[in-house]
Amino acid sequence: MKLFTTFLLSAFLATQALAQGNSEAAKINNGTGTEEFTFTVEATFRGKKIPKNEIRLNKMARGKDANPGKKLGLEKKKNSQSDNDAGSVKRPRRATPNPAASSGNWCGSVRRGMSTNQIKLIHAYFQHPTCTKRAGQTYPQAVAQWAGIDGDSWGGALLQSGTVCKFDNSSATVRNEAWWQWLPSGAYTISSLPVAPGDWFEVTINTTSNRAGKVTLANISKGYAYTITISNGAALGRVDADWVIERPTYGSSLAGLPKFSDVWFQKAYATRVKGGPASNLGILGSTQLQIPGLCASAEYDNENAVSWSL
Ligand SMILES: *C1O[C@H](CO)[C@@H](O)[C@H](O)[C@H]1NC(C)=O
Ligand SMILES: *[C@@H]1O[C@H](CO)[C@@H](O)[C@H](O)[C@H]1NC(C)=O
Ligand SMILES: *[C@@H]1O[C@H](CO)[C@@H](O)[C@H](O)[C@H]1NC(C)=O
Ligand SMILES: *[C@@H]1O[C@H](CO)[C@@H](O)[C@H](O)[C@H]1NC(C)=O
Repeated sequence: MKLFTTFLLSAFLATQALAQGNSEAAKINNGTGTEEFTFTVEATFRGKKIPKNEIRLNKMARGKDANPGKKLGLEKKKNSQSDNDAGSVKRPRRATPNPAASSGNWCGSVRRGMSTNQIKLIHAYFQHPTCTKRAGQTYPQAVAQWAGIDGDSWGGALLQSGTVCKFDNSSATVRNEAWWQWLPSGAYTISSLPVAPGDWFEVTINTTSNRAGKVTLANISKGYAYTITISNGAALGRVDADWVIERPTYGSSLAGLPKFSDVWFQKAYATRVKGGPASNLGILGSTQLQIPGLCASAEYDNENAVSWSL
């Protein structure tokens, strides 16, 4: 795994072509040769196919946009129910609370570190939050909510999709956007998928191997569904199931974290590659991550968890 991680981190996109469109074939260096990272996009609106020329994806500029990333700065903490009970959330007290930990950029639930190639699919519903500027935080400010596979105990790759809200500066109004990413390749904004506060999204990531899969992001509040079919992504471990609120990265700096309305991940589950019981791939037993002073998270039951602004 160590070797794998090393060469995956050296993977790069040799072509930055195709800033717009609905497919891409880009060369990546996988460490032993050059191969194609490819994807195609299909979309529907209320069940009808959206013509290809109306589908818009934009590659996020590194350094100039709110790029999501793998988890940074884990610090183990002992179980602490009082952490989880802070904020606006009321939930039943569980006799055995989930483990808790803090991170510099991830808040939410992560079921991590099982043996490789366990997770086939991850699913969740969530509502895009209402975001407001946070005093005392630098600009740009951004918060991304997403579901994904890996990026925690498996740092070399991460397949993820969700939404983001961002303020470029203190005078800018909020921008709400949808996106997907197969790290270490760059993120893509799905510009033709409208996002508004309160919209319900359904995200399903269905891997067909550790290097291929489909991301489906549906705005069920508006009737849109986007499916991105990807091949030759960097090798996933398929060991971490993530339902996360993230403080993205601009270049080498973390974004400031704006305030956001509570984000509930609902019907949050993962399924196994080999079938069998998936009940232990849900929220219970996941680590509840918090970003100290900014965001906290709590489990509700095996399919529901919540993150909120501190
Ligand atoms: C959005 O979906 C909701 C139900 O989720 C429905 O009530 C509403 O009509 C839809 N809006 C549009 C624009 O399709
Ligand atoms: C890397 O790409 C080469 C093609 O140039 C391929 O033969 C090789 O199997 C790939 N390695 C991995 C680990 O996927
Ligand atoms: C703030 O960002 C907006 C774009 O969202 C831009 O038009 C404006 O010029 C920026 N203002 C400052 C002061 O940087
Ligand atoms: C996931 O992909 C498999 C093929 O690998 C397919 O049989 C299955 O129906 C898909 N599941 C969902 C929920 O899309």
